Amino acid sequence: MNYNQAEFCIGAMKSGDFIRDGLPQLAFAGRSNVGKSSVINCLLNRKNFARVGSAPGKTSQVNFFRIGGALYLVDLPGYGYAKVSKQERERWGRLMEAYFASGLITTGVHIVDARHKPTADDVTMINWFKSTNCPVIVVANKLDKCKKSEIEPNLLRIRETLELAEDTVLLPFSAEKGTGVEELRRMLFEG
Ligand SMILES: Nc1nc2c(ncn2[C@@H]2O[C@H](COP(=O)(O)OP(=O)(O)OP(=O)(O)O)[C@@H](O)[C@H]2O)c(=O)[nH]1
Ligand SMILES: [Mg+2]
Repeated sequence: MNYNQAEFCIGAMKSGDFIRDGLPQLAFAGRSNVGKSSVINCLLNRKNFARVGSAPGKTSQVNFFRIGGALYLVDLPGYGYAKVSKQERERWGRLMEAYFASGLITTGVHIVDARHKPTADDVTMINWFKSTNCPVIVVANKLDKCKKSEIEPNLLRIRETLELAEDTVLLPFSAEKGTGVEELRRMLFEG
C-alpha cells in the first residue's frame, strides 16, 4: 500500500457527511492534545498534513483522509478539553455517537498519553471501541517524554486501567521521534 498517496477528503460535521464507499476506515481517537493528528502525520511521513493544533481542542470535525486509494484514516475530534462549552461538548457527543453507531469503523486506533494513567474519558472511549467489536490498537504516545524506568510500569498501568484483552496490542510510540511507526504501519497498512 502506498501511504505516500494521501488526500484529505472531508471534515464531517454531521453523520450525513460520513464517507460510505465500503473502503476500510481506521478511526483515530484520543484526548485533546494527545497527538492524534501528529500520529497520522508520522504514519504518512508528512509534516503538517493532518493539522496539528497549536491550541488544544482544535479538531472539531471527523476528518477523512484517503490513503493509497485503499482505506481511510479518520481523525476524530479530541475529548476531555476543559475549556469547551457545554454546547460544543454535546455536539461532539452526538457526532461521535453517530460515527461509532454507523458501523463504518473497521479498526480502532486509541491514542493515550504514555506518561499518565488513562482518565475516565479514556475508559469511556475504549469502551466505545470495544462495543464496535472491531480490532483496536492502543498507542501510548509521547514516549519520548517518559523516563526509561517509567515506561514498563506506565504501560502496565494503561493496560490495567483500560482492561485490555491479552491479545490487544499496546504500542509504545512517539510521533515526535518516530518510535513505533514502522510497527504501526505494518499493522494498519499490511494487515
Ligand atoms: N514530545 C512529544 N510531543 C508530541 C508528540 N505527539 C504530539 N506532540 C505534540 O502535542 C501537541 C498536540 O498534538 P496534536 O497532534 O495536535 O494533538 P491532537 O490529539 O490531534 O489534538 P486535537 O486535534 O486538538 O484533539 C502538539 O504540540 C504536538 O507537537 C510526541 O510523540 N512527543
Ligand atoms: Mg488533531
